[in-house]
Amino acid sequence: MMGKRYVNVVGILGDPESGKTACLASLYLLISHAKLDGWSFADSRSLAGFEDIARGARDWNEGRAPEQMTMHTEMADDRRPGFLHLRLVRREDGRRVDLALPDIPGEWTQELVSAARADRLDFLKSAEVIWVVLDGRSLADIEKRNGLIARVGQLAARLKTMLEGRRPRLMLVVTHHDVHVLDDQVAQRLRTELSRRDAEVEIVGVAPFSDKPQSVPAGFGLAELINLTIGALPDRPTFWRSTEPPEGSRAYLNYRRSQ
Ligand SMILES: Nc1nc2c(ncn2[C@@H]2O[C@H](COP(=O)(O)OP(=O)(O)OP(=O)(O)O)[C@@H](O)[C@H]2O)c(=O)[nH]1
Ligand SMILES: [Mg+2]
Repeated sequence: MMGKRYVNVVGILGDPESGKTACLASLYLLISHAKLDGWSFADSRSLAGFEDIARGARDWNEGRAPEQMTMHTEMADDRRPGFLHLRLVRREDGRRVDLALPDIPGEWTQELVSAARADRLDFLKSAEVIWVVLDGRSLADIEKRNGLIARVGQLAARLKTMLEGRRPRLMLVVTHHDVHVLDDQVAQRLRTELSRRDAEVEIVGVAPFSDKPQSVPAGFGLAELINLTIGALPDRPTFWRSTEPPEGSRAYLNYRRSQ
């Protein structure tokens, strides 16, 4: 498929339980219900894969919310990630984008940071953007915060090495926005830590699922995440700029006179 058309590969990293699979399941549920603002669904070559990860959340529609919406990700193949595919159409300009989204277990990120194990993450070299999914509850917790920020810094350093000096474009995806809104000061610390590592960074607060659906709907922030991942709308040049003559001016006669 990647040989036939341009596919936007997204890297998705983050600790176990940070919310990676939840983001993918929620994205799929939103787009399949035509609720992803600004985007519509065109195709997917991996519907079965999406159904698998979204099943927990679907069951929930029939009764009480389960304790867990998504299950811990385990890989059938410990050396290569599986990718989910989505083709989306941007409503504003009709642009089609093919996204390849890997659902990988958190242990792969941990082993990249702690032991520089990068072989199975080689696909990150062709990723335009890397989502680093962070548990918003850990960032809100004074005892866990410092350790997490330091590890995000180490992760950025590892990525820079992997990308052979190319500046990684990181999107910090902070989950659990339904219970904790990211503090400005913490956001600033994350930015400082990452600019020290020479990474380009954007921060998006999300709530793939929500414990407080009245105030923060499930799927919060995911449309913004996709917008940032794909990039800004191109500036369309004006095809034919119209110059209305100001009232009462005699453009033609003035033109003749000035010849
Ligand atoms: N309320 C709420 N629950 C969330 C949010 N994000 C994730 N969860 C829940 O947190 C749990 C863990 O999320 P997962 O997406 O499975 O975590 P993961 O990063 O894929 O973890 P591994 O596969 O173990 O690496 C699941 O039960 C999710 O439903 C959120 O923003 N709000
Ligand atoms: Mg997972």
